[in-house]
Amino acid sequence: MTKKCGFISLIGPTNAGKSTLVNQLTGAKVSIVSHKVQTTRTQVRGILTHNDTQMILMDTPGIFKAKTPLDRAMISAAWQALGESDAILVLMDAQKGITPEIKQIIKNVKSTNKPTFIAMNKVDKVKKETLLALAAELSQMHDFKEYFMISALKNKGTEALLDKISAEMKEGPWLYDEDQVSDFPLKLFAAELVREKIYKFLHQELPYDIAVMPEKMEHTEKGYNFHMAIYAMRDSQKKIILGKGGLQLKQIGMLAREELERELEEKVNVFLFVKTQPNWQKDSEHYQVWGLEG
Ligand SMILES: Nc1nc2c(ncn2[C@@H]2O[C@H](COP(=O)(O)OP(=O)(O)OP(=O)(O)O)[C@@H](O)[C@H]2O)c(=O)[nH]1
Ligand SMILES: [Mg+2]
Repeated sequence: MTKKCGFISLIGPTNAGKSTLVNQLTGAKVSIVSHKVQTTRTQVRGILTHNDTQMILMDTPGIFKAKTPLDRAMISAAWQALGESDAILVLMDAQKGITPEIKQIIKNVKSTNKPTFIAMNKVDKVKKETLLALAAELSQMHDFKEYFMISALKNKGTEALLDKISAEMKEGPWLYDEDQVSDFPLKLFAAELVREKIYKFLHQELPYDIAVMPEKMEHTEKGYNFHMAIYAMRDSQKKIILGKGGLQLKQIGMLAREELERELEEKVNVFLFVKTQPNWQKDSEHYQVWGLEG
């Protein structure tokens, strides 16, 4: 069997379902998901093997209109992934049609001259006729290698997607162990999970602009200890995260701990504290920890 290997950058507007797709295809929780926009903040790689091909999927922050230095750093991480990949998969929310972000993405993708695929996601919510019209419109904008209609959430259409994209990968040795699903550092993943839980409980009360910073991780024969700091922009946000008598924070920590224990199959302790840090987004030092350049 000749082995093949390649990098695929996954690019799309925020909330299109990129992280959901990476998790679905790798069969693991690699990248956090939420119904809020701007969830993924940096490049996160999901690794899978499809027949003789190892595919490294680069999940990226969604494209949106940047306002803050953090936004700009996130979006530039997404564009950077295009340059680092062997093939590109544009993922869009089929419900939303062709937005200014899609136009921008197609423009940037054209300039790479790389094999580019497009997937219309969330087909579980869209009528067939709408999809066909959308595909026709997309084909006027760019000569995509393939037009997929998928549901990342329900795992529809994903097998065909893997077949076609893997065919585009070049011969070469696999770069990761067959059972490895991600190369994202554990300390950072733990912090991402906490952020996901915060979004889960507090999506109505909080804007997306909180951060969870990994402070310290210990691994002993008794298991893992994760110490993390949650940055709130204002005291009022800090109060919401803590909840009455600190109960909300406890619940967030508990859910993150349970999920980490399942993933790591070891005992886990999660230590969280919240501080008000109004300027964290302005100071790139705070997000260099995710590999973003400020
Ligand atoms: N109905 C439906 N919902 C989906 C599908 N795929 C993803 N979603 C939902 O869309 C929302 C956003 O999903 P994410 O995977 O976080 O989207 P993303 O593109 O990674 O977003 P950013 O990280 O913000 O760029 C979540 O609520 C998902 O459950 C799908 O196929 N069908
Ligand atoms: Mg994401």
